[in-house]
Amino acid sequence: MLVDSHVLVTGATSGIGRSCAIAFAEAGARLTITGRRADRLAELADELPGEVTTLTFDVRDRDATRAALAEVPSPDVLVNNAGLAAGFEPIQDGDEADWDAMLDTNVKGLLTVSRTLLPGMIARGNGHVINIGSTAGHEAYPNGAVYCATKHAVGAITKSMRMDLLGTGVRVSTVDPGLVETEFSVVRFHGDADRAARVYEGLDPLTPDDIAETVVWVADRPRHVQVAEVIITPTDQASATMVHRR
Ligand code: NDP
Ligand code: 8X3
Repeated sequence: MLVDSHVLVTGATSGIGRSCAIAFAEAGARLTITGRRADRLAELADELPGEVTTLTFDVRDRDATRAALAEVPSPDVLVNNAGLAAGFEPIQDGDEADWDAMLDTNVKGLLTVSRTLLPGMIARGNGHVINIGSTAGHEAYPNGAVYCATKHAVGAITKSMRMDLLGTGVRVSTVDPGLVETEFSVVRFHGDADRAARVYEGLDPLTPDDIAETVVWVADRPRHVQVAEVIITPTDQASATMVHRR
């Protein structure tokens, strides 16, 4: 089903998005990959088999997002992956610039991309939006109020989107991972790689390829099958705060 389909992945310069782009390309899809780091997009485009378009924009910039997405045909599959956590403090010590970055990227960016691309899917009578949520969209944890709020928002948006699109032929899914070792924690801790490494110390975290495999599986179901939600954690993780470390 994915051969010659057009898949657009936001946030493909690293981690889960990068692995999704590779996995979809290996499944025979034509890719549009996006992110802010043009050099990384170009490197990935060189690595991928098949046809690849790169679009460099910041999903927080609504006009730039709309203008960039106007350059490509409506995709068969949209993977809304671009996102981040910024900071890890109790709310009373939180940095408002971090809060804005998370809300503007994880919630408003996802909305802008979806709003721009959905009319084309609806007009064609088929399409698939796969949002990358999180276990942080199912439970809250200390020092994560705003990140958890953004991922709860992604869960709510996904559910409403599925209702709004009922009867259009457009499928809506969410894939919600627990701990995946990517650049996520380095970004969360503002570049402190040692602190980031400690998040995954003594356990076997998920890899971005684990998530990509599932995202491709979700996309590759027959058209009458809509996988609503997949939650994936490492075997060493039972909840946001219950993690087994050796
Ligand atoms: P990475 O930091 O490795 O990748 C994040 C990607 O998002 C990068 O490609 C980055 O590209 C892109 N991105 C971030 N901000 C923007 C922006 N303003 N505009 C455009 N692109 C942006 O982290 P992950 O791969 O782990 O994260 C991907 C998604 O998975 C996020 O939504 C995250 O919340 C979610 N997730 C991650 C988990 C984990 O444990 N790692 C678990 C559950 C969910 P660039 O910097 O080039 O713009
Ligand atoms: C990322 C996983 O546990 O840091 O969504 O919230 S966690």
